[in-house]
Amino acid sequence: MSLGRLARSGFTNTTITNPNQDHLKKNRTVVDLGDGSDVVYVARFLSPDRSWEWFDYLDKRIPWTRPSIRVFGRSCVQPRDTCYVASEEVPELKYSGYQPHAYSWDDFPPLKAILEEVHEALPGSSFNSLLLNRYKCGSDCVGWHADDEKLYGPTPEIASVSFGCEREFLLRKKPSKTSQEKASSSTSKGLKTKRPNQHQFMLKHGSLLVMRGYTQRDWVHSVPKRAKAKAVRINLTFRCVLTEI
Ligand SMILES: O=C(O)CCC(=O)C(=O)O
Repeated sequence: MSLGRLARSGFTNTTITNPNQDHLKKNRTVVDLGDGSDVVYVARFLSPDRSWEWFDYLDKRIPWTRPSIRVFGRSCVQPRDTCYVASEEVPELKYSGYQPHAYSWDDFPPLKAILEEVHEALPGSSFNSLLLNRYKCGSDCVGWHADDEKLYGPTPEIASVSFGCEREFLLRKKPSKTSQEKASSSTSKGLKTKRPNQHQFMLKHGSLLVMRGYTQRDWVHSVPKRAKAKAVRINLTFRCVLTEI
């Protein structure tokens, strides 16, 4: 299996090791969710100034749309703006009955620069697609879901970069019987320890959050509505779609 294929299959243990980005190592928080899932959070992944430059570019230049999607059999307008970018070899994406147009990385050069930063921070990663979200105000949100589609493989690494208004990102254990049982108690030196079934991150301007391992299989995540969020937030989620299954 090639290194790229190995990385896409999710079996590499990706760590932040770039010697030029020592601050990533020092400033990251790793939350072990148990059972082979974890989340890495770096609050100051990008400098605030560069992040504002990118925020302005993305806010103005991305062809944002707010599509109608199907949720529990009903059509509704997605409560946030979106756009999709993918490499040529990536098959078409469809979610909730919606098939977004796939723009090219060449259409938006700053996205290539951000992708490069993410790849440098996560050696072994090779993202080939990007979902962009724009939350214009506190009533824009994303509901509980997991990015557990087959096209991402069993243990996808998903890297999420945030710009602008800080918003809460919640993770909650899926209510599956077996995983719940495993999560509620784990044995350490003979003692039963409780692992929390919900985690919360305040995603800062210029931050990076990475979901790894079995996070998509065992957990759901959301960005809930927040009346106090008065400004625009832009989020980029880099993913790797399997092209040879
Ligand atoms: O905006 C975020 O931080 C999360 C976006 C998300 O969950 C998604 O695109 O699937």
